[in-house]
Amino acid sequence: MTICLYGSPISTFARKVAIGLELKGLSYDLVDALTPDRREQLRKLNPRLEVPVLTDGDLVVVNSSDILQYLDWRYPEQPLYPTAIEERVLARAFERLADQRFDPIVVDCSYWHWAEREDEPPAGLLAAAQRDIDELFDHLERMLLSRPKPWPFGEPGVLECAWFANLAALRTFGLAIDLQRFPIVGNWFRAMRTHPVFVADAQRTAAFLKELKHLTHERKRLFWSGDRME
Ligand SMILES: N[C@@H](CCC(=O)N[C@@H](CS)C(=O)NCC(=O)O)C(=O)O
Repeated sequence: MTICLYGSPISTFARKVAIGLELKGLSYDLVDALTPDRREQLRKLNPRLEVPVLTDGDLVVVNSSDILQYLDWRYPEQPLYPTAIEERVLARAFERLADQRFDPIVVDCSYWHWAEREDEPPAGLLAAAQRDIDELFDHLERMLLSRPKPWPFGEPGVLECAWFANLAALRTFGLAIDLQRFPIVGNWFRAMRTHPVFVADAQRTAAFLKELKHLTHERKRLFWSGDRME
């Protein structure tokens, strides 16, 4: 069966799934579904008009967490979620923290870098974002402290899928990991940055962003959907 990921290199949630597929060693076709010409095709697959959507033969799966969970059910080798139930609960909690708290903060700061806008970011946005992110890092640092290094659940999996894209974007948007306060978060991120799957993901997105001005992707109407709304 052919796996197809309807994603986009600009979507953090689609990148989460692409990384998951690659960590599992599954081959897949990648379709950028956020181009205007693919809008109706995407609407049929997901009426919320969001990526990622994964098709596996006739099966359609939407929402990054559900997709990663599906991949582990269907292809149990190289699991992304830990096996022990307590570990799984912990990994999911930190996946959710990335999806529902970290992503919206970083995305709010990102608009003045890739979108077509004439205004300036509101005063204090970056400082407030950094403060909120530091709170999350504090929580993450304390969790990572007692876990195996460099991979808190033994191998890279759902946690890294969920956090990587936004960690990698921080510097571009004027945000940072304070390495004095959060050295374990810093080392964990460094381990991802040297892992071939994460390197390939970062390169795909960098190449895409270089071309974005010449592409047809929507850059005026902002992305309101997904966890940023919920
Ligand atoms: N909860 C969803 C969130 C998906 C989501 O927010 N996707 C955004 C891109 S990162 C999207 O497709 N937005 C399209 C739009 O708003 O037009 C998931 O985890 O997959």
